Amino acid sequence: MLIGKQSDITPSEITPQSVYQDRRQFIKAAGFGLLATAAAGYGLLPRHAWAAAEQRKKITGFTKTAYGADEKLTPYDDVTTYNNYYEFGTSKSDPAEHSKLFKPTPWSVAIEGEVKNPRTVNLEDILKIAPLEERIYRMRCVEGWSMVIPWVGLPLAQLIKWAEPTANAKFVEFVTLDDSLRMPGARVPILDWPYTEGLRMDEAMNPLTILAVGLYGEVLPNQNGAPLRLVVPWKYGFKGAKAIVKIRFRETMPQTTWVKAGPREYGFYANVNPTVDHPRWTQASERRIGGSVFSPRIKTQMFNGYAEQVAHLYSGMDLRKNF
Ligand SMILES: Nc1nc2c(c(=O)[nH]1)N[C@H]1C(S)=C(S)[C@@H](COP(=O)(O)O)O[C@H]1N2
Ligand SMILES: [Mo]
Repeated sequence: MLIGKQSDITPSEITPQSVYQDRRQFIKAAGFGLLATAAAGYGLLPRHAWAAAEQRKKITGFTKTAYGADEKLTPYDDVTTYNNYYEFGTSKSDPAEHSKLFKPTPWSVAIEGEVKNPRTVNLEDILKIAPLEERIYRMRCVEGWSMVIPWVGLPLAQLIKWAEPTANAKFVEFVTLDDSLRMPGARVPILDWPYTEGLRMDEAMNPLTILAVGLYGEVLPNQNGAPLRLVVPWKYGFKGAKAIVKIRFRETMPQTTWVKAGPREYGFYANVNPTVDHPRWTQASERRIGGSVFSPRIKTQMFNGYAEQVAHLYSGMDLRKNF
């Protein structure tokens, strides 16, 4: 994004096995992993198949969703090999390749700032705050491409209620893992690490906003932000911070990574808006990942098609200035 790679614009683990992982599946996957590793070693399987076999674990006991995009799901392989995650490198294939050895366990999240009791919570305990649900959402990257992804997660609103913010809390800040030993891309100062994002409290409380722990009914792959990432489907993808380690409630609007990197190009709100172009490319249309190279671009929808649920949040705001 920042570094002007316009490849797109021009023709560009989880712990509580008892809670949400089926042990037999795990053993099967581990067995297949070994076989696949051997096969890959002998050149019988491509390297990415080996990685996928090693990582994939089913989530059991989530509810199917009432929320869904009436659109074809983007194939699993595209969702997990075409990624933005600069801590693991800046090209789309880097995150899948360079996050293979990343271990997202154990994991805890610090709940800080304007809350009754600041505390640190383990991922296992976050998973007990609310039942997991599947949510099928469109995801639109600010770069001009999009996907349809079946996430598994919990409403952020539920975690916020559990956290008991004070009356001073107007914004929520999400701080992500800053560990250049485990994230090779973060050794390069292309962004001001740690990657940080934020939402206004009413955006954070909107029922569409979730913390995702999985996709396609499986534990979130490392490259998609394991073990915990934000999903805000009416905003550009960069708002969806991966590998969250701190959730801080604030009175003031947080500084966010992409706004710091390019304030003329990336705003705090970052609502998907086909009428406000990026200074370097159009936002009126998008390329749906997973189609053929001949598939025509599709029209970008206001608020990514979620206007009915979220437009009221911005009544009276100038969305050209607050882009
Ligand atoms: N920590 C972190 N989170 C991140 C990013 C990143 O570089 N680092 N990239 C963002 C961008 S630009 C997009 S489009 C989405 C991509 O999510 P996906 O790879 O799961 O599709 O992650 C967002 N979250
Ligand atoms: Mo993005």
